[in-house]
Amino acid sequence: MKLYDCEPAPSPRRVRIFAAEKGLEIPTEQVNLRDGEQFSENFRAINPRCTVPVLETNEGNLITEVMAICIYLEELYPQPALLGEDAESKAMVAMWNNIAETDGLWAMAEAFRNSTPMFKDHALPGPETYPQLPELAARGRSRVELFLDRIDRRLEQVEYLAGDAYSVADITLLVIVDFTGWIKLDATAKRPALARWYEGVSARDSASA
Ligand SMILES: N[C@@H](CCC(=O)N[C@@H](CS)C(=O)NCC(=O)O)C(=O)O
Repeated sequence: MKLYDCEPAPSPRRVRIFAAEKGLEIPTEQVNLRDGEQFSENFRAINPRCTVPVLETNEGNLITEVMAICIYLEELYPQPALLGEDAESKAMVAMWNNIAETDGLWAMAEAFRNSTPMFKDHALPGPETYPQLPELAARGRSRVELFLDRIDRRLEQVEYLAGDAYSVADITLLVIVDFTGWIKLDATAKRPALARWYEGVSARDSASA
């Protein structure tokens, strides 16, 4: 197995944390996104969509989406379960992870990529050209604030995002909260339940993955 990774980037970090929670050490190969290595001929042959993470399996398949990689790893290494243990918890994990991705992670990406000079004409990942739209940066930022407010209220009721057990939904949320620093937004300052949760999940060994 090999993970095509880029240390500073949020999406591959989700996989690294997931693997660390399971005690897995997957060899990595760094793809330097800052230098545009994702657009090289070599990497396009691995993932024509030019994104990381990519997991190369021992059978030689290339899995290019975070959640597909997590499902694969959970199947091979079921414990500790990070995608839920039964019908109810699996549904809750999938639901909260999807909410975190849609309303949090992609809103963050919208805010960050439409306002950072490095992403000029590259406002969306992938080989195509997309101009930055300042209105999208502003909209993304307010969507992130709204998302965090809702999550703070959720975390007043439950210990972890999907309920009683730590799951992939917490991994997605942790990556989002750390990512908010990139747009100079203090996610936990006025959100005590989120701050309590953040302190707990950041203290896990996997958080440094
Ligand atoms: N839908 C993909 C998204 C992966 C993604 O957007 N990765 C970013 C890094 S966080 C990337 O590779 N960006 C390349 C670029 O910006 O050119 C997944 O969930 O794996």
